[in-house]
This record gives sequence, C-alpha cells and structure tokens, in this order.
Amino acid sequence: MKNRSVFVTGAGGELGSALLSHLVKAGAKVVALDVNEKYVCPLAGVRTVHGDLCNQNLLQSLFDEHKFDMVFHFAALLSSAAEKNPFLSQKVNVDGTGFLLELAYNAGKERKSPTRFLFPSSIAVYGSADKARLRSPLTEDECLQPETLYGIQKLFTEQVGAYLTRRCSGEYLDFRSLRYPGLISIDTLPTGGTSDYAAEMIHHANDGKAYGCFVSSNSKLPFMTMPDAIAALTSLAEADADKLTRSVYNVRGFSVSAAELREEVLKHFPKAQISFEPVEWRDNVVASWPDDIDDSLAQKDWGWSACHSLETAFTDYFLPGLRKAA
Ligand code: AKB
Repeated sequence: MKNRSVFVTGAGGELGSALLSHLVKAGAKVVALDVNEKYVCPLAGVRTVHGDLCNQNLLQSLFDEHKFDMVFHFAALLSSAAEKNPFLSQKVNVDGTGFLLELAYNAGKERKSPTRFLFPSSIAVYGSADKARLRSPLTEDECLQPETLYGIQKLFTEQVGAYLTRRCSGEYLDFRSLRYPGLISIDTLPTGGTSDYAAEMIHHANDGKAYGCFVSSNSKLPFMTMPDAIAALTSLAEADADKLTRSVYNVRGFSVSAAELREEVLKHFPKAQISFEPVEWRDNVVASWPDDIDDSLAQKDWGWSACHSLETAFTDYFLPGLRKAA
C-alpha cells in the first residue's frame, strides 16, 4: 500500500471508517469520499471530499488530480434500502459503480499499470427457487439467482468487473471482490441492510434497550466481525495477482440463527430483552440468502482464515470493545 494513491468511496460508512486507519498506517495517500456533509475523516493526511457517487464531474476531477491506482468502493444502498428505493439504488449501485469502473480502467490504461479495484460483494448474490439448496454452505459458483435487487446489482458488478479485467488481460484493471456475509462492528451500526439485526441485537443489549428482532428466530445467516472483514479485504488487496485463480471470493466467520445469536447475547447480557417481531418482507430477504457459504478457495489461494468464531467474537471483540467504549 505504501505510496499508493487510494480512493475510498462511502468512506464514512462501516467498512470505510474501519479501513481508513489501516490504509494510513500502511503509508497510502488517501482521498475519502462520502455523501454525508457532516462526515470528516479524523485521520491526519486523509483528504475528505463530500459528494455523490453519481456526480461524474467530481469523480473525473478527483481521478485527474490524484491519479488513483487503488480504489475501495464501498458507497452503496444496502439490501433493505434498495428494496425500498429501487431506482435510486440502480443509480448508485449500478450507474455510479459503472462510471467508477470506467475511470479506474482508463486511469490504468493511461498509466500502463492496472488500477486495483476492491469491491465488497455480498451473500445477497445467492438465491435459488429450490430453498433447500440454500441451507448448506455454497461455493462461489452455485445458486446465483438472487431474488433481491441489491443481490442482482452486486452480481452484475462482480461480473462486469471480472469481464473488464479479462478484456484488458489485467493490464489496466485488476478487479477483486469479496462476498461478505453480514458484518458486525462494535464501533458503528449498519444502516439499510437486512443482516443488520445481528449488530442491532448486540448493541441494544449493551445499551440496556429492549430489541424486537425483525426476522424469525430460525433465520440463519453467515456473519463476520469487522476486524475479520478488514483483514480479509486488505489481504486480498495485497495478494500477489499470480496467487488468485478468480476475481470473486467468499469469506465468512461463523453461521448462526437469530435464536442462537439471542442465546449467545443472553449469556453475556442476562438482562437483555430480545423478542422476535418478524417483518415479512425483510424475513423473506434473509430466507432468500444462504445459511452459510464455503470460503475454502480464499483459504487455499491467498491464505485467508477468520480469527473470530461466534464465541470468540463475543469474548475477544464485542465485550472488550463495548466495555472500553462505555
Ligand atoms: C445487507 O444486509 O444488505 C448487507 C449484506 C448482507 O450485504 N449487510
């Protein structure tokens, strides 16, 4: 990362804010874009820019000025937000992302070395009319019939990124993507996603607030802690290109049902009040996603392995971090 010129979109969001300090420590020169006017990156040396991903003039001028050779593209509407705002999500998740890929490709062409483009994809790319198939861990190429618009948009971007990389034989663009499970951070709460219930359950328990979980108790998804998510992303970003056998990799930490998560929360917060108040459309979104994914290719190709299981996520990450913040 040292001396890389890095562009981070959605920098004020969960992944962006967790990644920025890693980039700065690694010696990268960073421009942090966020649509929220109140966002200011607190790290010295990072240039904060306010703006919309769909503002092509702004993006073009930033590329002209900074000659980015690495992009972390986090700006997006997540699954629940996209279901509520389908046309806005198309503008941001598809049109905005498409233009960013074009800029990254052209920057690499001009420089004659590839722009490395890191894209967080999602378990939302999965889906199948045969729901039984979603109940066992899925490899990267199985059951790719997403039912949500967000899943369709993620799968489309994965495929466009891989296509553009193939088209130039990796000379201008080096697109790399992780399929993330639900992410849980102690520092931030997610907004607009559907796996958000896991983080919400833990944060409400810690704050002593009652929580009505919006999915059924038997809803099961893979999850990952934020430190593991950042470790996976930075390892993939730094992996030698000749180790990678594909553009898109699954990563996961642990798989857990909402009822099992509640049990685990109650072990550590015995007074927590957690009830199940499923909201049908959000429950259906989770039911259209797999219970778990198989990340053995990431392990084999670039040595990925998650630190946190469900238990150690609580004992080594959530509890110490939440106590420290209190
Ligand atoms: C969401 O719930 O939309 C995201 C995701 C699983 O990609 N957290």
